[in-house]
Amino acid sequence: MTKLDLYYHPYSICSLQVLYTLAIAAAYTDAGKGVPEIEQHFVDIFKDDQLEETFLTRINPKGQVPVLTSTELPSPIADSLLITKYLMDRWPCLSPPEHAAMIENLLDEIHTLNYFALSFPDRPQIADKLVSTVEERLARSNLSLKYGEALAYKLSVTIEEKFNGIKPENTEINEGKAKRLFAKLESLLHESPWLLGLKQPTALDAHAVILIARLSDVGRTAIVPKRLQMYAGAAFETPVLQSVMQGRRTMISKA
Ligand SMILES: N[C@@H](CCC(=O)N[C@@H](CS)C(=O)NCC(=O)O)C(=O)O
Repeated sequence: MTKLDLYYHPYSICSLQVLYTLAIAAAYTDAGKGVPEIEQHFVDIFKDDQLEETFLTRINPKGQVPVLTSTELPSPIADSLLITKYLMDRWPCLSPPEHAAMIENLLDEIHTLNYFALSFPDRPQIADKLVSTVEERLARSNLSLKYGEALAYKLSVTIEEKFNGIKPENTEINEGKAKRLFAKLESLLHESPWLLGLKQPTALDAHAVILIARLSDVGRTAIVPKRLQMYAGAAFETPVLQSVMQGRRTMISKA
């Protein structure tokens, strides 16, 4: 079985979606069929590790986690949705064939949302800080040409996704999309604990549960239907998700 390397942060929502997806693949794949062997690399985005030259130039020019690398991949996969699709191709339990189209469409929809803007709509200062941190590095006098270019690209990504994403007009559109998505997900809750009436979780559950948990952790339950909150709460009681979260929530505790 090929070795995979995952660059992640334990309080990054997109990293958690991938880690939970991997944990489901490991838990629901017959041992003989090969479970994912994955080496995890902690990238301390709270200390700007993602802005280091090696990370930007060799791992992810966008300076974000998660990223999946492997000797079998021509280049790193630097996006949680694309990583998940790669994992779904390899571990069918993540996306049972009879539901694959629906799972893929909903995952695509979940990833049209700007999580940053959903999580921190009234804290534009977080976006300002992200931008100024990259600008400060860019202003250093001893940068190589390559690193300077990498930081300039990272700055453009941060402005587009974070600084612009959190502007009130975009936040409103984003929240409208989130509410429509949640209504759709709620309609897929049946008797069983998982979406689509399934007896075991899929990649769709992994991404939905973590998103719902994040909104609850930042006090934004008003946009999540109660039944979905209970669904995500129940997932947090399972050993599979507990093995990922290790007692943490999706946001660092201020205590
Ligand atoms: N579209 C990307 C977004 C990844 C992303 O924004 N990651 C955040 C953590 S959740 C990050 O690395 N932030 C650090 C930064 O932007 O500098 C994905 O789905 O993987």
